[in-house]
Amino acid sequence: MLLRARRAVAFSAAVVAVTLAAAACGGTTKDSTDNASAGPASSASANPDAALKEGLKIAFLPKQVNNPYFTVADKGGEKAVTEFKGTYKEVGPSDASASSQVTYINTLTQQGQNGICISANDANAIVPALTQARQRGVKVVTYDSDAAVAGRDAFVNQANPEDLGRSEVQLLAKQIGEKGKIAILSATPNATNQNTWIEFMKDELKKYPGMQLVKVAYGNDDDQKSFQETQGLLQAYPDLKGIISPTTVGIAAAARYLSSSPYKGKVQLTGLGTPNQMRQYVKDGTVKQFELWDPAKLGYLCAYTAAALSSGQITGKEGEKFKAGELGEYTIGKDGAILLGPPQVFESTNIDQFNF
Ligand code: RAM
Repeated sequence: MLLRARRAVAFSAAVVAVTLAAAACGGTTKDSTDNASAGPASSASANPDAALKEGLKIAFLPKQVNNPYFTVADKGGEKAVTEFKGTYKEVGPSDASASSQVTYINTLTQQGQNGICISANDANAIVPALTQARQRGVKVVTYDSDAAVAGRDAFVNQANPEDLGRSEVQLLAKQIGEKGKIAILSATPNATNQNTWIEFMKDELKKYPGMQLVKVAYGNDDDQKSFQETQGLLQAYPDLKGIISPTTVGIAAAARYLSSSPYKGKVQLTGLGTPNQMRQYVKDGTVKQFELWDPAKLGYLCAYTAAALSSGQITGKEGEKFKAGELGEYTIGKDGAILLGPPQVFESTNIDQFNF
């Protein structure tokens, strides 16, 4: 398992998806086009023997700050930064919007941060600001949700996106006997990570002719909106059999709605959630199984990636290796992607073993 987790990603569909998206836009601005050559294929050479620098300033910029998932992820980042004697900070919007992220990127650049770990709210909208940051020497690593390849030095990918998308459909298929109407409750419409997973879900659904995807709804990673969207789905489709919510905010809100509704136990819910947010809904029978990776490890790996870039150990090219503290050695895969590892499935028999 661990070996698999540490193997280079031969192919990152998430990265390909955003590259295609960026290409389709034809370059949103002059900056983003100019920077195409400054992506992972940069000509600088890596020195794997370089010491990890002390005193590095590493900032975390999540999709949003009031989301327990990112609190855990960024705490993992803080732990890593403390280990290599750097300075950690976390800033970010309370809504999951790209425009507010741009303002934070510009401020972090002016402050002379050495590295930024960012979960992108939009693959392209933040690229001009990231380009400016990189032109001033800031190393940019995306984690959780990628930006266009030209906008960052590396991407720390939480799990193989194809496995993740397909496995969520498989979990639900098992729970509803492969029959009936289903819906997806996603995050924001522009979320790179969710959109990539949803594409694989749609492809996996082709194997289940008895299951019909009736709607992809967007709760915008806002608890209230996600709750209302769930209510709306059940009003529009009272015979709905299942919901997949590939967002920790969405699945928790949907579970809360279902648990106190007549649909409890009749409509199955799965997706990606944190064990702490989902525990009560597993115990009260609303949810049977869901999955996630360890967000703390994701943040931890991102911080070490930014530090390895800032120290010259790696440049973001495929095949380069570096050591990420207690997680051990990682190898950079295609398009500057680094894979954390396979996710964990949670259910009533194991959920109490996890505390995040
Ligand atoms: C939410 C965010 C995040 C995603 C998780 C699963 O917290 O949308 O980007 O990775 O869910």
